[in-house]
Amino acid sequence: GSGYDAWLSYPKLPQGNLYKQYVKWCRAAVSVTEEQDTVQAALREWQRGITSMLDIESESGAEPAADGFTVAFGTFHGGNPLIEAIFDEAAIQAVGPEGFAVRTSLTHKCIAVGASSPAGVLYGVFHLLRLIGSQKEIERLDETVNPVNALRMINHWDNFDGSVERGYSGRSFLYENNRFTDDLDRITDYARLMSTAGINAIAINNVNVHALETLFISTYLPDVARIADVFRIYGIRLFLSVNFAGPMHEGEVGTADPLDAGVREWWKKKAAEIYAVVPDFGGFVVKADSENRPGPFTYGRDHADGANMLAEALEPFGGIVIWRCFVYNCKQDWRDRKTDRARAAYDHFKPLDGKFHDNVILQIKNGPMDFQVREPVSPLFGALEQTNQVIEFQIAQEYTGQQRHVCYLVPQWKEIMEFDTLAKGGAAPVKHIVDGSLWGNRFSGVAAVSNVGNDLNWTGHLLAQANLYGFGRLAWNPELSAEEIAAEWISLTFGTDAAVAGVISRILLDSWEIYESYTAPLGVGWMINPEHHYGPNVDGYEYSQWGTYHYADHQGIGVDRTVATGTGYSAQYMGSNAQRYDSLEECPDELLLFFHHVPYTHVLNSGKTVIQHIYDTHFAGAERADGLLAAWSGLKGSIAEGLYAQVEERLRGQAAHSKEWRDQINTYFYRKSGIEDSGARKIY
Ligand code: BDP
Repeated sequence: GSGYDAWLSYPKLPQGNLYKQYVKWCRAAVSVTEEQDTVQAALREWQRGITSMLDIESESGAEPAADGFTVAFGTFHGGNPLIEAIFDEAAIQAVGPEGFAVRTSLTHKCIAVGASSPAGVLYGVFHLLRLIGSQKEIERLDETVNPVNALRMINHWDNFDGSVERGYSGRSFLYENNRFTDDLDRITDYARLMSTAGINAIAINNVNVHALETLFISTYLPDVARIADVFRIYGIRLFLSVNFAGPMHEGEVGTADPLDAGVREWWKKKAAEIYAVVPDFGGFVVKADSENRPGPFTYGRDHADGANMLAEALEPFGGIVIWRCFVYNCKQDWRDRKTDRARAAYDHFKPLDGKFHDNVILQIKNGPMDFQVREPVSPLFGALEQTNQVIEFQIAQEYTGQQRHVCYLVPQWKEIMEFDTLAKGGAAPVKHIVDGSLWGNRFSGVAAVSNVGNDLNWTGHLLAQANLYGFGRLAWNPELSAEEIAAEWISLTFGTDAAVAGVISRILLDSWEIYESYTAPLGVGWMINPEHHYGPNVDGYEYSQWGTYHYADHQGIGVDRTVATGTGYSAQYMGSNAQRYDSLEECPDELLLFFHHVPYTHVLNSGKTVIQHIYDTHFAGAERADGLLAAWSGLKGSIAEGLYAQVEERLRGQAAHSKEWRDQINTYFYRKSGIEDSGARKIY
């Protein structure tokens, strides 16, 4: 009951017809003929899952059970006669490099999982385990499944000293005291979790690369290689965040100018050294000229110069550069109402479209600001026609309750993926940009900042595991609904009791809306304590250099980003999106204060005034937070006590903390505006 096993808990399944069906097919020896590490890992996962869910042993070998029923898995050309018999050429052709086919063959009395690659076998075997774990029929399977996104990536913000930037689940399980961990068992379990969620790439160190971490590509390469060896078994490629000033840090070259011949040579040499020990190394993640990190601007070069220099070094080995677009002026003067941080990514990168090498991928945060509970979609999506790009989400709940509040983020990510950018004249949702299909990109995909740490349950809040699992699933297939993903996670973690699942599903699906309702209103964002970013502080960032303002005074609130009177940010969108956001009438309520400065008496599309909306949502949100706790309390006795208790404790904290939010926000706006709550409720 610690939560350590997460979605690999394999809860025991109830007796019944389905149980009998599973036992019939699974009790025999499973047919696996390949010794390959990843296939063997799939076999271990299968045996673990079957033993735990069905209470039976399944041995590996080629022999079917006495009654002839069996399960087989392997690569199409791996020499397994059952796989070769069951999948014909057409079936094989339909399976991409990481996909799989799963088929119940009555002729062969065999459920077969076939794939082109060992990683595909692993994904397929877990797919079958998931079907069983969520009580689905397996007698008539005939599916071909391919991941929609090629790159499905996790970014760790772990530091070598063992701290985790924006980590809310204890410390790093990768490093401690400037040493790599010896606990490869935990890393193996982590890789199991990631691969079964569909992840195939992990950057193991913080994008803010400090002095010692610059040595990951030299002194510490052997340690990096040990982790890569574990990841490889699970189909995961390892990436490293690098410091753009690396050549200077190591004291060999006096500059980091990307056009300097010595610098270029230095990176080429590094790349060769890395690939000598990590032959399938993924590449570099780079945060440059952002929040005081070094970058090409120092030398009067642009970001294409910087990224291409690294790309050239990695190209011979098949590596890629993931270059982040989170570039903005973090020393802004708050007195200047025309400078707008929201504009920055577009202003920096749109002019560079088409200038990047084709093994460069731009990594674009989902919104123009920074992972707020509500933001519009970054206008860079749709604007870059000739550039590989991945979207960056934040699984870590930096601004959404820091894993002390429950906030299931899959619905937010879904909304973003579905947003129609109107590029190419329409029907160009973000999901078709990041999967590479709209512009036909060489590389594409989805990345996210990890929410794991060395807490026994990985994510601090047990329910935050749903975000980690959900991110992987959504990256694999953006067509899955938030409900489906929640249901999968719940049955894999807690078992298949329908009443339990109903309660947990409701909690997850309501949680984002609830969190939004008692925090910063109507898309304006921030209003949190500076630095650690937890808890209410309406003016915490109001007079700061970070470009994060709400501009509330006694008459009104909001950021004017219109073309006529504001920063002009709304014009970064295309066609009717630009018009809609720019228009006070048409702008959706939930983003009103992101785009417009309005009086408190402005009437929303909902029919309420802005001030009454603030009061109402904050009262309701805090009350609904109590409701989450009440709902969870109803599960006592129905789920493992250890799991029950840890969530109860967090929900209790959330319920109390939501009152802090409610009262600070309501009081602030009551005092500023002097306008009474129409419900005459208690405001301080
Ligand atoms: C912000 C975080 C900061 C990160 C930065 C980034 O507050 O810790 O370094 O994003 O993404 O959200 O680089």
